[in-house]
Amino acid sequence: MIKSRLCELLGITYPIFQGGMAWVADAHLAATVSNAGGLGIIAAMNLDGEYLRGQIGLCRQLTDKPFGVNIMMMSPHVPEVAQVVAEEKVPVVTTGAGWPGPYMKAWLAAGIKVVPVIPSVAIAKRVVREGACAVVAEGCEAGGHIGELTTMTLVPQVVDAVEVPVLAAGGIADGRSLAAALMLGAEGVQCGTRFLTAEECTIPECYKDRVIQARDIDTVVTGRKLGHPVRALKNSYMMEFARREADSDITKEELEKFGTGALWRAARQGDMETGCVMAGQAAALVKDKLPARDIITGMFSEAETLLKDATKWLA
Ligand code: TUI
Repeated sequence: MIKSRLCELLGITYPIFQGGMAWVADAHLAATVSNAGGLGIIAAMNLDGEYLRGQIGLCRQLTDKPFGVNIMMMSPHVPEVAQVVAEEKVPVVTTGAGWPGPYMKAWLAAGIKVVPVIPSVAIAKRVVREGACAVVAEGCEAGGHIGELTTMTLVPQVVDAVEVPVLAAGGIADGRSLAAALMLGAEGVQCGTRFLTAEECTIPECYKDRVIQARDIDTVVTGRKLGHPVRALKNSYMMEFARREADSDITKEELEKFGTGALWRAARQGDMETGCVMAGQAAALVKDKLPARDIITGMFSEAETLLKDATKWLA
C-alpha cells in the first residue's frame, strides 16, 4: 500500500485529490471519489453560497467519508462561499487562482483543514505561515488557470521549502506520473484531467471523447495578457482568443468578455468549438472512461509495482 502523512491527516485511504474543476466537480463526482478512498472536491467556482450549500448537503447524503470544497479566489462570491464552508464545517477547503489569506483564520477556527493550490515557493511558504496543513504544488502542465513552473521543478522546491505534506498536480494521470511525483518528494497527488473521463463525471460525452482523442501537443495556453493564463484543448475558441489577444486594438475588458461563459458552454452545453475545453497536458495520457474507483486503484497499483521494481536501477 502507498501511504503518506496525508492519509492520517485527512482520513483518506489513497493520497489523491480530485481537482476542484469548475462546471465539472460536483457533489456527485466528489462523493464518488471520496467513497473510493480519495478526497473528492466540490468546486464552488463562481456560483453563490446557496448553490454551494446545496452541493455540500448532497455530498453528505452520498458519502460519510471526508470531502473538500475548492474556492476559486477570483470568484465575486468568495466572501459568501467562504462563510458557507465555515458554517457547514466542511472537512477540507482547497483554494486556487489567488491568495486565500483573509479567510484562513475563520476556516481554521471552524476546524477546517486548509490546503491551498499554489504555483510558487513564495506563495507556499506564505500559506503555510497562515496555517495551511498541506499544499498542492501545481505545475503548468495542468489544465485551467496555471502558473509559470513545471511540476518537475516546482514540486521538489516546495518540498524543500515547507514542512507540511505537498501534493503534486499538473501532468499526473497514471501510475508512472504518480510514482514520479512521490520520487520528487510529494506525499500525494491531485488529478483533474484524469477524472474528466470518469464514468461518474457528468460532463457531456463529447468533452470526454475530446480528452481521449487529445495528442501530446493538443493543448494551448491563452490569457497571459489578462494576467491569468488558462490551458485548454485547441479549438476554434482558443485560436480566436489567441488571435484577439495578439491584437493590440482589443482591450482587456473586451477579451474578458469574450472569455465569459466559455467553460460553461463546453462543460455543460457540450459546445466543443466555441466553448473552452479546459484540460491539462495529461489529456494525451488519458485513453479510457472508467469508474473513478478503478482510476484510483489502477493508478496506485501501477505506481506500487513501479516503486517495488525501482531497485532495478541500483547496480
Ligand atoms: O485555480 C486553478 N485552476 C483554475 S481556476 C479556473 S476558473 C478561471 N477561469 C478563467 C480564468 C481564470 C480562472 C480554472 N482553472 N489552479 C490552481 C492555481 N492557483 N493555479 C494558479 C494558482 C494561484 C495563482 C496565484 C494561486 C495563488 C496565487 O496567488 C497570487 C496572490 O495573489 O498572491
